[in-house]
Amino acid sequence: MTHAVPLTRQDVADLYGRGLLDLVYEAADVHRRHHDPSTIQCASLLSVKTGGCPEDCAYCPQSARYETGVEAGELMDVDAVTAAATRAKQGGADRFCMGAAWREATDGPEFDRVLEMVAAVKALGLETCVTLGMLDRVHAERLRRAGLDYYNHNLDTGREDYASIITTRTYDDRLETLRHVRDAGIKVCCGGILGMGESHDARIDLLHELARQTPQPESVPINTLVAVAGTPLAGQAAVEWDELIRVVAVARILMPTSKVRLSAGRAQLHDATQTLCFLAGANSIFLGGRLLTTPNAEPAEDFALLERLGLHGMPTDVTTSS
Ligand code: SAM
Ligand code: DTB
Ligand code: SF4
Repeated sequence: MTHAVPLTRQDVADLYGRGLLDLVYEAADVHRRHHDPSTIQCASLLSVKTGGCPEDCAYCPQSARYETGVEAGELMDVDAVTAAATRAKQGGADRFCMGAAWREATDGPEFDRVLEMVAAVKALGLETCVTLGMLDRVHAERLRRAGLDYYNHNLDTGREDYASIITTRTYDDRLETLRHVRDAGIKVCCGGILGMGESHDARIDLLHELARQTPQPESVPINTLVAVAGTPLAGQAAVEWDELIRVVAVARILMPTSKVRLSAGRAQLHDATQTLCFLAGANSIFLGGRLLTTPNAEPAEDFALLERLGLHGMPTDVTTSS
């Protein structure tokens, strides 16, 4: 959506400060005007290169700086990735997201192999997504030519708080990669994490930054922190259920046509919280028992919940536009 009048931070703060049920009511209405409310998009996630990352993201079990028990691995083979994507499709996923614990994409045989993975997954009739860290124009263009539909690159939190979470890159580095992705004609998947000890102001800043992108990100993952032992954020308390629903509702109202993904942290959420998130406009999840290195909700439980709520995944072979 493009705003006729530029969206101010105060607009976002006013929305964020409203009564929760009032917000959910409006978000549900916006959601119904722009989406089929009975459909939940199901993406599947695979870590194609795990651990040993030089970055210092305080939430991340894959940083080489923390003792988290995650072993650094090699980049997977294309055949193994294709097999995993095939299983994900059979299991009900329509998008396959491949993550690498890299600071940035660089030239060489490993990047070439990622291009092969993208082409192979695309050939299965799945939407393709990768998250490889920072990306320049040339690598973005090569990914698009290989058949990449989406690039995931999160802003994670507000600009002011960013340096307290990550020191090895800047907010502007993040925005620059997002520009390269956009300019190459790849769709943008960009969101953040709740539960890192952030203030309401940081959440408002993040929502403002996401919503004022033109065009807005087609996918907006809302992660809640999976607090992993050994990371600096291991001791963080879980996000309150109403705070998560509030952020989902504001994201839905501000970004009416985007897919809002209830992303990491669902394994720790009560069904009732997830239900209210779906009502407030969340319409995408990661399906599969594993995220990148941590457990996700079990598919059987997800299908049972969706059925109880009268929701269903997208029919496979239907390509989505957002
Ligand atoms: N290295 C790349 C990067 O940082 O962009 C791609 C992989 S990184 C694991 C992708 C995203 O996963 C991060 O931006 C962050 O939002 C999310 N993430 C990582 N660890 C998390 C955790 N413990 N809890 C919730 N989200 C997490
Ligand atoms: C996103 O926003 N969340 C996903 C995906 N994009 C790549 C990653 C979640 C990772 C959770 C921690 C782990 O499993 O390592
Ligand atoms: Fe590395 Fe990405 Fe984890 Fe940061 S979030 S430590 S860049 S894998």
